[in-house]
Amino acid sequence: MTDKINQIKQIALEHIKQAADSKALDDIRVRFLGKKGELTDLLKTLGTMSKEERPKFGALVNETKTFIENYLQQQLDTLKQAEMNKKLESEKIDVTLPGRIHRRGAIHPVKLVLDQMESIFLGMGFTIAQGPEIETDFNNFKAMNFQDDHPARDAQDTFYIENGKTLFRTHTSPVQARTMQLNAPNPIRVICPGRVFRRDDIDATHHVQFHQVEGLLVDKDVKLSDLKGILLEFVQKMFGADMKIRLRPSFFPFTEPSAEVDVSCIFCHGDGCSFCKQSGWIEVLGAGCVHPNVLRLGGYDPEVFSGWAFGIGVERIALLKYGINDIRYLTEGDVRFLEQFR
Ligand code: 2NL
Repeated sequence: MTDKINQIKQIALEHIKQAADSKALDDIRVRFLGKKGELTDLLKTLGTMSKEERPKFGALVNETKTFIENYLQQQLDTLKQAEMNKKLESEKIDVTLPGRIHRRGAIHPVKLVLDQMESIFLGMGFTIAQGPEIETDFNNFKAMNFQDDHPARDAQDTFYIENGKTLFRTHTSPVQARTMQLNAPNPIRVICPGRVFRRDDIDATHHVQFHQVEGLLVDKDVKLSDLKGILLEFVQKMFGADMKIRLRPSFFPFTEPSAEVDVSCIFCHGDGCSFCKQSGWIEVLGAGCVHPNVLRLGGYDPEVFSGWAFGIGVERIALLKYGINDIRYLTEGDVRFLEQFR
């Protein structure tokens, strides 16, 4: 009987040695140590033995069971360690690999200037109004006191659609016309930033799409000195505290009187250079007192109300501020240009 035990033990050890995984070890455990296993079966023969033999035999079987059990556990630990090593090896991360580069975008210079302009005027108590880019002839031209035969209304200068019923707005003034129609007879202090469209030949200073910020103030007892103060504040916040402004007489259909507004040359600060053609001044915007016809069409009695307005070309400001010499850089989408504004 002792030989039989040893034989089972040898076979069990051989199988354990060759087991490839924990599943195989489990099968071995069942085969030799399970309820119906080969060693357990041997215990059932105890009844056929003499009183003296029984304890020795029982002890030997249990000893062998423990031995196999320990060896199984040992082998299981070894296999698990090997599996873990394999897993670690296959999931290894090479921390020396270069990272994936995410190219950082930049805010477009026109947007930078628009944001700054909005912030400056918000700081002076203006609110912001927006309107559609496709407008009626009434809001774009008639409400702004353009004569029926004004050259700006020519198909050469304006993108008409729907047989001339509507058009791509040529300025943001129609937003102010809408603001007046909506708010009359309450006072107005608003700026209208947005994209405008003109039929034009494209060159370093002209484009078919650009942006404006127009401002409008309508109230009783409006003063031209307030317009000058507001524009001076804007120019100094945008270009520097040493800037001066100058108003020259001009003409717009929607203002009377009208003025071109110059700022001190941002390059020579007024001394005279080639950029300002030795004048010391650069023209940056237009302004004036709101024409009585414009007030009337907006719903305000020009005998009671008056107002002033201004129009600023955003691209013009951006070109000056960042020293860009060609408006086409702003729309070509060249990354080498755009990434300079990061
Ligand atoms: C320019 C000139 C200007 C206005 C725009 C305006 C709007 C209303 C009434 C009166 Cl609702 N005027 N806008 C006034 C003066 C000049 O723009 O050269 N812009 C670049």
